[in-house]
Amino acid sequence: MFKQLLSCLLLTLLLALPAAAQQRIMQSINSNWLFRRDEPQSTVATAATATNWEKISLPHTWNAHDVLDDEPGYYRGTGWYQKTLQVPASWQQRRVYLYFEGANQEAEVYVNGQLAGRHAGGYTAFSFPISQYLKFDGEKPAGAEVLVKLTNRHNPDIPPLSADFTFFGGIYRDVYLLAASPVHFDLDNYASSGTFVTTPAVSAEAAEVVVTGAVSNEAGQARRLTVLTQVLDAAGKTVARQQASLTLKAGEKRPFRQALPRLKQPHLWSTTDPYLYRVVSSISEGKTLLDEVTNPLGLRWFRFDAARGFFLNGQPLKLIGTNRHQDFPGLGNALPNALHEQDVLLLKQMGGNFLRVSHYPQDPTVLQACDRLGILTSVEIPVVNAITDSEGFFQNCRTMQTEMIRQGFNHPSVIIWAYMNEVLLRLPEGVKRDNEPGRAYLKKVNQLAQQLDDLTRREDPARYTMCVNHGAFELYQEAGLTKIPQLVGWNLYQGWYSGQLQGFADYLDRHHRELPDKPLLVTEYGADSDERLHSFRPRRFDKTTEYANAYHQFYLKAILDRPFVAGSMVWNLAEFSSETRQEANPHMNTKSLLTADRQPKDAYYFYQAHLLKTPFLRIGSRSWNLRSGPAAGPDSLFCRQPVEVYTNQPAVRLQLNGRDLGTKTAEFGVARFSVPFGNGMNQLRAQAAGQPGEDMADIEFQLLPANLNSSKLPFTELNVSLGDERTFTDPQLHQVWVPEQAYAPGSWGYVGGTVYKLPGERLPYGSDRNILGTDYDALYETQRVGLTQFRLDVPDGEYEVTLHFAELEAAPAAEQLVYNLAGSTAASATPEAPGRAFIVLLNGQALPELSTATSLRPLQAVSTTVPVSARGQRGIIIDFQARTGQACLNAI
Ligand code: GCB
Repeated sequence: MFKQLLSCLLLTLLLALPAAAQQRIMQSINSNWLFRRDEPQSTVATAATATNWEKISLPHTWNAHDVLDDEPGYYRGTGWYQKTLQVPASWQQRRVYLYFEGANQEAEVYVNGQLAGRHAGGYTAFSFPISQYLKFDGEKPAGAEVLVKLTNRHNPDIPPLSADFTFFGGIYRDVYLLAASPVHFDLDNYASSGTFVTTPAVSAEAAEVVVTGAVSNEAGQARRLTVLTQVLDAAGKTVARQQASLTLKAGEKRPFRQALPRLKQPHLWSTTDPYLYRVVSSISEGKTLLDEVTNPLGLRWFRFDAARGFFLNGQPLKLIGTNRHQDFPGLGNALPNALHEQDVLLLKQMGGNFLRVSHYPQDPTVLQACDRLGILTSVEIPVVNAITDSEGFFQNCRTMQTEMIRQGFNHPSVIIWAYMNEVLLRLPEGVKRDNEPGRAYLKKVNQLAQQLDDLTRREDPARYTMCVNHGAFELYQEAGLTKIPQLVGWNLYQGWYSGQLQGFADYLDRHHRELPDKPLLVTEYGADSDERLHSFRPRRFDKTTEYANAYHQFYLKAILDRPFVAGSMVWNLAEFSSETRQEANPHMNTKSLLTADRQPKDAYYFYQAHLLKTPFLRIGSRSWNLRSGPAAGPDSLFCRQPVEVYTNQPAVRLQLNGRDLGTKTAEFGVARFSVPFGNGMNQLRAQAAGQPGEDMADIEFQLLPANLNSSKLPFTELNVSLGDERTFTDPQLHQVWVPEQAYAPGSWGYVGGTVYKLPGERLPYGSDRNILGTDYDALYETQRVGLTQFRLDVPDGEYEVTLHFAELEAAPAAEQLVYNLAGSTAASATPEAPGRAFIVLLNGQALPELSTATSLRPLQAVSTTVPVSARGQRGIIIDFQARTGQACLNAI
């Protein structure tokens, strides 16, 4: 019996083997590559003999580390990659391809010294056939020396020309080796799967599924083939099938179209129930399977309505979500798939139902995760800020748009293809809106938009087209960009870069009034928040959590209040690298709901409170768990500070160290408390009043004595940020910097002077320039100028005083903040430094002069620590004596 079984099994295996051996094999080849930087003029011949290669694995970027330093700029040049492949002899008859998911940004691929292909653009996949370069020798595997020349230098013909993110260079996505039978689904169709699934009609009752594509016969003789398409449900059961026979001549490629029998009562795909079927298309000859491709299938229908927003499967659905960039601290853009997937999961866990894949197509894992988790998406090509008026640029845009659409075509999560982001933000040199070159430029932009829109509607009539604009209404209207696409996306930052929060609501209403037939999405809105900065007087552009919270609370309400707003996407899911940015956290854009290492900020909880259907309650300050502030009065041992609790429950009860602080009604998802923090550990416990669910937070508080001579609260340490209204928590050094105050006897503070402020209205105080030589830019960016003293009425004893300075008057930066959506760069352009020189005396002891001519260089952090004795109850008196200009102090 056993023998019989075994022979039966062997037979089955033998029967199955030839068939299986013919099928497509796709295998990642990420390990064991070599990399070296090189000259732009290097060639395949010079690279082949070059030494000093570095061993690396893919995904890889050559900029992962050079964006981590404080210096502006990163390597934008040439790199070579090398790998030796052994291609099995059994692949002699197969079509072998190299498949790159993406490499930034211009690639030349050589195999055994011969050019296999070139690709322009860093964000779409490409593949090249390489069989013709393989030299087989009987039964021995063929060696393939793969060399890839790559550059991420600026090329005026390749978008993006400029943008607020770092253009990491490298083969930063997976690379595959693919071997297919000579008879296969089209492998030369813009690195797509060669098969395209459409659903011309879907309803709750029935769904039509049509698969199109092309079959190639690269064999030397005619073949009689069967093309079979099956739809499998999630359990793997075939629910529809369609087959066709075709005879293909040698070398023939023939298109096919298969309409499957209607699926009755289909299980629909939605954001709450993302049910996926699979479409398996195969080519066989007799009983031999030659090629097989599987695509996801989500059955859904949708539409946008200019007055009533978005509808999925006939039901209104407000699209709420975020944008996303593809980077992670220390890795640049070379992320393992798990990190791409994690971001989509974090969006889902927030309660989001939409991802704007910005500003370029991303790793295939992203759309796969969106299909699986029920996140709708828009995808766009990276035409950002500006265009080049050249045929090369136009052609590259059209190619990218085609690649994006064909590569992403089968993802049910995609509902929008977009093609421009704020393309009128940076008008080229000499081009003004109302001069002749300006009119000509707008015309060109219009032409490109029209070409891309036409192409998109031709390629994929089932999805919507979108163009994303910044808040310059008339300008985009003039260029026709509110007319050409089916949807208009607005990136709006009123109350951040300029103006007031109310300006956002007014802008939406204006769109609705003036473009009543055009559905709109708020494709971006956001406010920077550096987790270290907090304020009890939050102000526009101060980078504090509190301002960002107020901003999101206002914006979300305005969005939800307006049914005509089809959706909104926060800028951005997580902090991301933008090398040219300066500000409190140089080289980073911190407008986000998660930190760069994906820790939630308060605003993430705020969205959870609004979007999650299950009971939710979270104390907002959990990441601000080291706080400081002065005691309420000379005899008191507490300091009151606000705490927000985010919840979808009607009311919240808060306790501090077991003591009841009362119950507060949640207003628009937020219950606000004033908590009397004591010195040391404070345990907060929040409960939804009358409901299950609670949250705890441990907050350490460094209570500062109101009177530095206090015996109840002996003075130990004080850190003050001058010219500042914020507190700055440094978790590493376990220090909190409190805002400045004027001196009052018994206490501490400055005497005289004013808060430093850059000209212009954008910054409430301080500078937004990168201060070199420190990671504490926010502390050095604010300053008191013209002060005459800083006094601390400390008890007699031995102290250490550290003074921090940076000259904030500096020539304008060579590269201004890319995104100043207020339109003016005046706020960043500081007048020429007037120069200053001053002496600091600590309890009468003079330190060497500080002068912009010598020790105090513009935008350079300087600090000095001095031991000081306080005697005779005089405390510490620091005198500032100006010799030229005004004295200054940034922090103490
Ligand atoms: C925008 C851009 C985006 C920027 C963002 C910002 O409008 O589309 O790329 O990063 O503003 O933070 O300024």
